[in-house]
Amino acid sequence: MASISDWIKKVQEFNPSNLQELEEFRLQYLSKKGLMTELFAAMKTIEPAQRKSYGQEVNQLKQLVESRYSELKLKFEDGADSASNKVDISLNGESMPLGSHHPISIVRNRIIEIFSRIGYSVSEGPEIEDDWHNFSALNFPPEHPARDMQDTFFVEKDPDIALRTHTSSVQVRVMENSKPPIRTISPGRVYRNEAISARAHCFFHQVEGLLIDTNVSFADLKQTLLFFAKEMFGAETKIRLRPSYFPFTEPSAEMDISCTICGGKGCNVCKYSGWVEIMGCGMVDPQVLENCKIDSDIYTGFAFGMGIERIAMLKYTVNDLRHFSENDVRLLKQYSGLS
Ligand code: 2NM
Repeated sequence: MASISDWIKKVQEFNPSNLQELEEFRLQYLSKKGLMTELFAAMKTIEPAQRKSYGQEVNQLKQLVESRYSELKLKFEDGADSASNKVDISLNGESMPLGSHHPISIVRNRIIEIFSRIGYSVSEGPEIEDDWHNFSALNFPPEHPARDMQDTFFVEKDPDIALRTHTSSVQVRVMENSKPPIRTISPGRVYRNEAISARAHCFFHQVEGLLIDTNVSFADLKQTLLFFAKEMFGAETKIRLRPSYFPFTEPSAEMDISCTICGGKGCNVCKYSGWVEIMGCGMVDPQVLENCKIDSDIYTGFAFGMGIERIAMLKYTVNDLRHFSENDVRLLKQYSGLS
């Protein structure tokens, strides 16, 4: 008869390839007429002096057989015995669908990156604003049409609380809470009570910029915006400024860039003019500085504001700004890999 250490070795090396073989193993070792019964029965034939160590060895074997059996049984129950369930490690892994950044986020991040390189910080503020920060501090006269229910979503009347109509409200907070020099941009969502169309929406995204220091001139504004336009749309981009009006700047201007589609030759994006408008800007009205407790005899500043959707439409040739809030994955997944 084989010694117990031979059996131990045998059990350790047992490696069945299917459940059938495992069942034969169970019958051989663990059934009523199996080896373990036989070895325990043989106890009485062992010399009394060796009985103790024999008993220990048989128990050790029994524990091994039982643990090996339950371990292998688990393995086969997981399905590893059928060929179709074997893992083929040479196959390609299943690819996980990657998400992508929203085009509005991509453009916002790019704008932040460009201005941060010339020393601008990023400021944020509340989307629900009081009348002072959204209108009064910015020189909107009491009867200005923007204050009308038709243009602004009011949350409360008397005192007036509204969804901010621009992120200039954030800049009022910055001017109130810090001392010049100030150099900051405020990206964020804004709300206007407008009929929704291909070019207008009741909510959209803006980046406004503000610089306040001693001796700031319109030439500084122009150079800053030229730098931005070239960084954003390419080194060949030209800019032009046209006089305009905003309550919070004087003088005020609209900035156009040479058409990103036709380069200025004329196409339907620029309506055959060669230019497309991308932002408003101007020198901060001294009264606005005073409203925010900044001494306008010492300091001057410029400000500008642009719609992110408008920039994204030009950059990605999207002709309807509603696409940016519909979240159609067929559109969104085209931006995967971009940031
Ligand atoms: C624009 C156009 C021109 C602007 C003004 C200010 C502030 F707070 F300094 F007065 N922030 N942004 C501004 C100026 C915004 O958007 C079309």
